[in-house]
Amino acid sequence: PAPPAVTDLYTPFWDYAVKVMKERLPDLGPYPIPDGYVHKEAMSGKGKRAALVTTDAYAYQTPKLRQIRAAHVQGGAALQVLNYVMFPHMNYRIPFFGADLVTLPGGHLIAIDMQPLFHTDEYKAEFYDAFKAVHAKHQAVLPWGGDFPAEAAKFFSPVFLWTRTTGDEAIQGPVFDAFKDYLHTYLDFVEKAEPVSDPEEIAAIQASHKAYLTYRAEKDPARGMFLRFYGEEWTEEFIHGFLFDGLLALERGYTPPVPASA
Ligand code: DBV
Repeated sequence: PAPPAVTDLYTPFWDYAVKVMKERLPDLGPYPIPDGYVHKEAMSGKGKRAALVTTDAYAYQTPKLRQIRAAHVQGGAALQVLNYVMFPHMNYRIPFFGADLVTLPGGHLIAIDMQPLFHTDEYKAEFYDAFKAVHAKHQAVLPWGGDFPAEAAKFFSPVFLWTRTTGDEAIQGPVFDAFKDYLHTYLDFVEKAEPVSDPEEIAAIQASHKAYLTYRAEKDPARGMFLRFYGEEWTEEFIHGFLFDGLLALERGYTPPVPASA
């Protein structure tokens, strides 16, 4: 199995995502990124191993999607990450889109999912049953990723695509194919989504977002890496003020926008 060699494995993923979002989300607009967090660089390692590590942030929004954001970390063939999440406004029942595409010296770790707000049979039938065969087709050609933190399990769906693999071809072939299917299916959900108006249901959706955001901000597996490269102040602001900023939004009195058609 070949170690990672390509240094911009995930650029085509993000370029593709932006192209498709521009085609399929007619109201796509920019989403603010805090000052000083759009691009960051630092040298890591010493002597011959010294390498530049850059992190670029991208963000969009639509009337249905509160925040669409990505962080792209590039530090050579053996350090690449594209973390891409779409957070709906909290008056829609649709899942989160979540992709964590990670390449480290030992190989690739890939998590792609449409992460559930609820675990009821009704929710599963609404969002996952029709996609199960597609998930199975992609997972069948990728080795199962093995253990992940038990407390994370409740945030994944029945169609969680999870692999640890080596060789850049796996990323450029089967993983990219899967990514496209997940993205298009998610954008189908967004297109069809109707706003919820029942206050009790909105409260339940909001509580589910809060639990997800809290978990991800507290347990961000990239925290250690970011701390090493960029220090504590930058890291905590990037995580809380950008990557998982929904918690701050809630603290500041976020309420879902009133749908234009209402
Ligand atoms: N993960 C993030 C963000 C990253 C990021 C914002 C910008 O959420 C990168 C960067 N993920 C990242 C890195 C690693 C992982 C691992 C660098 C490797 C950490 C290491 O080995 O040092 C899915 N990502 C992981 C793991 C999982 C995920 C399960 C393995 C963690 C472990 O074994 O401890 N995606 C991740 C996750 C959720 C998700 C936990 C939870 C809902 O959606």
